[in-house]
Amino acid sequence: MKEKKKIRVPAVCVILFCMILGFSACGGSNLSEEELSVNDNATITLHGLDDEDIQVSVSELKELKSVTKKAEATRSNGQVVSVKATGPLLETLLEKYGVQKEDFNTIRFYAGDGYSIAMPSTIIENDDIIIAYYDGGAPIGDEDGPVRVVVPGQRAMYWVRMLTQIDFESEASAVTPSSLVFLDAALPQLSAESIKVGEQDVSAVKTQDLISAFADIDDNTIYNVYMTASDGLSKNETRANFMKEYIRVSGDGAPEFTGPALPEGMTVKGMVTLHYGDTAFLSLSQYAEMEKMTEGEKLLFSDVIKKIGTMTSDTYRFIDKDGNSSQYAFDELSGASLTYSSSGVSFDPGNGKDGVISNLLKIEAVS
Ligand SMILES: Nc1nc2c(c(=O)[nH]1)N[C@H]1C(S)=C(S)[C@@H](COP(=O)(O)O)O[C@H]1N2
Ligand SMILES: [Mo]
Repeated sequence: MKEKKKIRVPAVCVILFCMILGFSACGGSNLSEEELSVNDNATITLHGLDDEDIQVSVSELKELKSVTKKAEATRSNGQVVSVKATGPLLETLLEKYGVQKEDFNTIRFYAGDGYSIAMPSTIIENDDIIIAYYDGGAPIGDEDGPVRVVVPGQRAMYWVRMLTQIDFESEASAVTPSSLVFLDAALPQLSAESIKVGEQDVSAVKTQDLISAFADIDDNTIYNVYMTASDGLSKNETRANFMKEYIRVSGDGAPEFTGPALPEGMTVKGMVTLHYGDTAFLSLSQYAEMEKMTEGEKLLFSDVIKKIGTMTSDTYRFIDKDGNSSQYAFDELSGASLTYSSSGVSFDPGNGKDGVISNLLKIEAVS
């Protein structure tokens, strides 16, 4: 009897001990070495730091000084993404190769599912970019990891899951445009096709067709294409990726950069501007919407020119859809305005002057 009792006490202790162990495992902080190192051999590629690409394994990332930060971001659908990310900062990783993140114009992150995004220079300069290998103290699962970029305080679209590659680019940023093409007038001139985006059939024009009709498609000096949208989003894509896709031309939020194989997070709805080399495209309808203007309200010529990045010139040429053109000195255009309506874009030189153009296609800076 006495002996039985002696056994019973330690048994209770063992059960309690197991429960405590079990709870702490649920908390995610007491994983075994083996559980923590499942992805150690996975690698990401660093492109643009050296003549040859560099492969960095997760175990090499783990050797670097790390930070752990809790962060939340809201997806475009309103859901909240929350993480407790552990990993080195991008600058810590770059130190290893003797460079700084500010040395680059664009840093672009690529994922295993075809997603990619360029980090704007303001984020590169001001934010913590965590190359995370743990979330909540545990390895990041296959749908998100093994490596995820986390930028606390920034939109979830920068939190690239399944990171495979980082491109460091030093190409110059957008150039000052010398011509401005109105998407409202240009897109209807091209033939649209029906494409499948998700479950939906949408009417869209090939980006290639737009560029070959209105810009210089053979300009190989162009590396990046820049877009902005009416909700304030700015994006850039490599020319190569941009050229594979489409622009949706009808329905809510058109024009929209999209495509059958383009990950949803890469689409640009309500495109206002598109810069392709020295050709700028502008959707006057989206611009008017962004400025909360009603259809038919006048937009000052000087504001429109500013919007696309100060297309400064002494003289401007206004060209309509039929190729007719008229020319004005900048000084003559102080009262000039543009109007968008469902029938297109019209130009009024202002101050009661003759020369209204009712089907404006583009404006060129004349040097
Ligand atoms: N690899 C990859 N990462 C991605 C995306 C994606 O489609 N693929 N979408 C981005 C966008 S647009 C959002 S809003 C968030 C969504 O975060 P979640 O997938 O953790 O919910 O992931 C970002 N990272
Ligand atoms: Mo998103």
